[in-house]
Amino acid sequence: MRFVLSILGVSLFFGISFAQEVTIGNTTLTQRDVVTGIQVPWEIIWGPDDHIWITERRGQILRVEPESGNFTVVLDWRNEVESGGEPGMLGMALHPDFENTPLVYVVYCYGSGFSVQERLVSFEWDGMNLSNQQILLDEIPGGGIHNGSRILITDDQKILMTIGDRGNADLSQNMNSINGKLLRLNLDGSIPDDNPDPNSYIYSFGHRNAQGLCFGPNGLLYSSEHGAQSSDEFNIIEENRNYGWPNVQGACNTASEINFCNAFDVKEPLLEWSPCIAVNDIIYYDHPAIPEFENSILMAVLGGLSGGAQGIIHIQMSEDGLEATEGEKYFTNFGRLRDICINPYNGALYMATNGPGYPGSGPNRIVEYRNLDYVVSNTNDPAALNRFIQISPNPMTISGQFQFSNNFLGAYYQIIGFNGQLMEEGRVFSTELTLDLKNYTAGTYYISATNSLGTVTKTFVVQ
Ligand SMILES: [Ca+2]
Ligand SMILES: [Ca+2]
Repeated sequence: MRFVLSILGVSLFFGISFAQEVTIGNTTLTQRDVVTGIQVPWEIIWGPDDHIWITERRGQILRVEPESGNFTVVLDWRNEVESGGEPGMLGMALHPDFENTPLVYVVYCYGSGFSVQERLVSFEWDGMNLSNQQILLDEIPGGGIHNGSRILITDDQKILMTIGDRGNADLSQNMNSINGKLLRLNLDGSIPDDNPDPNSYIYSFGHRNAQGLCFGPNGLLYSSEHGAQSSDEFNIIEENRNYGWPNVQGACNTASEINFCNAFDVKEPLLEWSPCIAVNDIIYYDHPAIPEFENSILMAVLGGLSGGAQGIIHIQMSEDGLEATEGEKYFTNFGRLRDICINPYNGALYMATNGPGYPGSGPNRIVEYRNLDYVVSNTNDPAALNRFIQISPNPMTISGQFQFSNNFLGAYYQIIGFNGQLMEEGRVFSTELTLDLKNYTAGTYYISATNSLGTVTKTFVVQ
């Protein structure tokens, strides 16, 4: 019965190559592969259940335990989903009151060739699997390209959904078509009474193919949108506004664009990129773990058809959220980046890689970048504190390992059986401890570690 103090790096603990670091101003982020070997992750979300939820374009939904990277396939609809080229199982959102209403909203494509359609559905989560599909919006005209499909659920329980022009640009200005639009729906799929037109799903129009959507400061809604050859856009979305496509690309800055913009009150983008870099999902970052990113939008970039422009672009927002300044691009060495989510406790970033070439190919991974020096100051939040100790494997058989965050170096620890027996105690001298189980009988134990932040306890099982 003894601890063997590990002097090996963080990376070995997770069984990956040596940890890499990225510097953001004065902040150092350390890389970790959370999941590897998955196939074209399209949506990643940090769920209200503190798991990462992922759609794979080929038709699966995965639920990942962020600390261990262990995941389960909670829905396998590869036989139902059309996933050649751009179509597939795409956008996803979880019900805002997931604990009491465990519904997962998903958009996927079906059919084939030019008859591809898409639908918005919900599934029920039973703690193990997703089932009981409810179709909320069906037979949405799709296509081999430009299927939009990013969704967001608002605090007032409405679904916002981007729909692409399916390659038919004229649809975007046609108010009788839902293509090339941002839609707003009730959670049961009906049209909200307070939509701009109470008989229409359309919330804003003149879009080409928006595949990024997030809320930012002051509740403002932003989207990213793919341009054709030029003028990828970053927009503030306002109700019932025209965003110009196909008559206007990017800013109103040619003679014909200026005429159209004046006639139809077109809302110009905050930022644009030419030639196109293929802008994808966006997320609002406002966590103290990376102070350089506070009050920013982070945008996943696929890199454009010829590649080379991929990464995460830092967009610094003004305090009122009405102006945006393009900052540096980071994380440029992973190929196409499709989506990004944030750990709300420690501010870590998780990115979904999509391979080197259009429209994406597996195998792919979910990469974490985390500021290991960041101390979670809210000691009243046990979920946050528990993140300071990671246990692997759990259950364990011959030996197990604990990883402590740096701020628990020097902490006092105890390992206690559930019959109250003190198994061992000491100081945390290394971020990693290996536990030899030869004197442990099968059962449940817990480790507690105490420092100035408080006491963290975490349970593990010996088999
Ligand atoms: Ca996302
Ligand atoms: Ca223009």
